Amino acid sequence: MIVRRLQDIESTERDVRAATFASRRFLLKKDGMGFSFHDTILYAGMETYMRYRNHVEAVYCVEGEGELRVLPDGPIYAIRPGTMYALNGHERHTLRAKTDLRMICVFNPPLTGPEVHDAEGAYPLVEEEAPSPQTDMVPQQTK
Ligand code: 9YT
Repeated sequence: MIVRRLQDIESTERDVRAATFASRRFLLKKDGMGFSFHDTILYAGMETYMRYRNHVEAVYCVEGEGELRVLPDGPIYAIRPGTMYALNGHERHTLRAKTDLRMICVFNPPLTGPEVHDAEGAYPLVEEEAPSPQTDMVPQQTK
């Protein structure tokens, strides 16, 4: 079993910063789950362009307000808590954060750790050997 808390991830190599967002990566390829799992904050007033040509991603909004625009002329969706979208077609899109947006994101294949967006808004596909699943024990502090 793997147990992690956000406070254990913040300001570590699993806390990957970009100009428009901070991606806190709870699960990576080396964790052996077959997906990566992120708690991402997109900063208020910022717009992020993405096209994940190497990955599929599901995104679930838990805090904030924003706007998802499918490019070049696709629909525009309001993003608010309780909204999920899945990029199952490598869609080009922008995400505009009206307030800080907190998004829970799952990637397949999993990110390996330090990936940042390239000029085309994608994460590179990092080919590396995945070690067998590891066990992280965190002493139980509260119930
Ligand atoms: C939806 C979103 O947050 N996209 C940008 C960042 C990405 N999801 C990540 O690496 O966490």
